[in-house]
Amino acid sequence: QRTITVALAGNPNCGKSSLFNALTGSHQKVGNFSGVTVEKYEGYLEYKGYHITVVDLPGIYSLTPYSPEEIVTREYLIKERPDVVVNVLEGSNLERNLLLTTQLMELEVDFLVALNMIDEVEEKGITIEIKQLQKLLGCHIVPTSAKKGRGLDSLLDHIIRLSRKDIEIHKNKLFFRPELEASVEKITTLLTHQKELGEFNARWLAIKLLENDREVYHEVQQYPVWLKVELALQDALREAERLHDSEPEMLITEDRHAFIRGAMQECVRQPGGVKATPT
Ligand code: GDP
Ligand code: K
Repeated sequence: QRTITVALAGNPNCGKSSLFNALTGSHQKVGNFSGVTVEKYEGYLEYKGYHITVVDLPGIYSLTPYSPEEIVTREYLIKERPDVVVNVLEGSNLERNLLLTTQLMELEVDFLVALNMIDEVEEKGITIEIKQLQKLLGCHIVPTSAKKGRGLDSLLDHIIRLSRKDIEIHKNKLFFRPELEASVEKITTLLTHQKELGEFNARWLAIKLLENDREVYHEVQQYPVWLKVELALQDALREAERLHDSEPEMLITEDRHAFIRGAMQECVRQPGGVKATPT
């Protein structure tokens, strides 16, 4: 029998556990992620000849290493490599929810979006141009209402197609401002052929180093190429200071938010025809 493992990732209150319940019903168990007290909800369902295991990851806003929930989530995504990640978004609160999405794009996992609470989106008269948003995020978007049971079969069909790599949407990258992008690419190149890399994605490590991510520092400091990487990081720091009186970490955050604002302006219309305004 064909089996697929699906992980649900999303902000707190996006409707993730409702979706998990709607998909897996009574076939659930709860355990812990190894070594920590964060609960791990796992369930399964049978659909069109597939045995689909669903893991409900903790609700998080970001993939930084600042809370146990964020750490287990990203370790799970990187090390356990679920076949498909479903990023559950609260449809009427897209701008905030998309921060995690940009970080899933960076991780380059196989993901699709469940645009949840679509009933609320419609009720509030918000219009979302899904085709355009799909292009920007580089993933399929399936409108769902976990509460009303809408879109679940379509979501499962997309999960199966993605697990079989039967998809026509190309992954998209979030490019940073040119001088920062140059640093990301330089460090990515340094890391790319390191045999220590293992399951890690070089570009993701590069971005995280520029964000001063402690865990990733510990990881990459063990690579023989570290001294060169460190020099490139120092260059990036000097450039950010010289050009913006800022730090790479801040600029990365700004550029992610700029990408999200752009996506909101292009794709989301509030009731009355007003597009999302820059904040
Ligand atoms: P979680 O924190 O992401 O697990 O969110 P929950 O599943 O607990 O849902 C948060 C709240 O949103 C609950 O009151 C749900 O009943 C409600 N909710 C979840 N999905 C939907 C949906 O698709 N439409 C509507 N209108 N409400 C929903
Ligand atoms: K909940």
